Amino acid sequence: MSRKHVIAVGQLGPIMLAESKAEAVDRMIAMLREAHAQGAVWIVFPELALTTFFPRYIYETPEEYDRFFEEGLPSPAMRPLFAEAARLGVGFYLGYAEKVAEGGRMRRFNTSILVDRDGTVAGKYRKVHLPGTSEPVLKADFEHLEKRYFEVGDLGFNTFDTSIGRIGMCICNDRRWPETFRVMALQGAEMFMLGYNTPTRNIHHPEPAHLREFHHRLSIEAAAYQNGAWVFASAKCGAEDGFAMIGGSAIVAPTGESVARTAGEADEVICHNCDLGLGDYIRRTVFDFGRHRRIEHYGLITATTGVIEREAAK
Ligand code: CDT
Repeated sequence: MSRKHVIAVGQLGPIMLAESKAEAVDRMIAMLREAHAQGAVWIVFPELALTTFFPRYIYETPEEYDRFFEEGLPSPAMRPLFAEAARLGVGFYLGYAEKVAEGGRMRRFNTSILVDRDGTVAGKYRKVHLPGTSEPVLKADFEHLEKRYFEVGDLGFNTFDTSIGRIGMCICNDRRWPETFRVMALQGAEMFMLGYNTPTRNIHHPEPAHLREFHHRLSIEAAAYQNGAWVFASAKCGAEDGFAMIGGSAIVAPTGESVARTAGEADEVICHNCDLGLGDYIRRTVFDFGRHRRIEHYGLITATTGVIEREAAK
């Protein structure tokens, strides 16, 4: 069986607050067709791909913010995308705001799904590493209120067997945490798919603008190499109603090298013919987990979240 697949990243330019979900879906369908015309069997769309990045705004009640959320799969807004993808036989990763009645209450998550080439939902992930705050910090002209609108994901870092191979998912800030990728690599992930909305300006800590894209690339390239797997990273970027977000969508080979990158901050498709066997030698040699990992020395990774006191560490 061929281990090579043409896989695409469909970067989205800005989605304005006034833009409808139907317009965003139309834009994704156009990219889906473009990817298919280039031979792609899968396309990766961004985090929260149906609306503007609404956690930058302060809303008080669900009545104000529920319009950004989706219920059911496919939700009514997603249906045209599901239908066209299945017609073309192209699988996809999609990020969206999920609202679901569970355990007798309404729950909200920052979620992504994998939809296989036949239109079936192959996997779901709920974002674990939520950045920002639950209360406004009010020192910038925008906020980052993911902790206000979403619960911490409860599904863990799973991997999913699809028609093109075993895929692991994460979302935006998750990519900065090596634990994210290692947990999925230990389940045999061959590909990591992720979407992101990364503001160009860090409102929590002033830093040179170039570091935002540098840290993004550093994280995904390291994740690919250290786990011998492909990474597909898809931005929603450009200025949404004046609020700038980085581009830099990329396809990273298991060698850690970015083999395709977007050029701008608008809707853009990049594709690569990905050899899933390319990481085999890495996983057999320097990162042969079974031979070289020393779990007896890794206990603190799951025993503590923050840095422990020096005395206690002895
Ligand atoms: N969407 C998302 O997770 N964005 C974060 C911004 C961090 S700064 C509050 C990111 O890691 O890119």
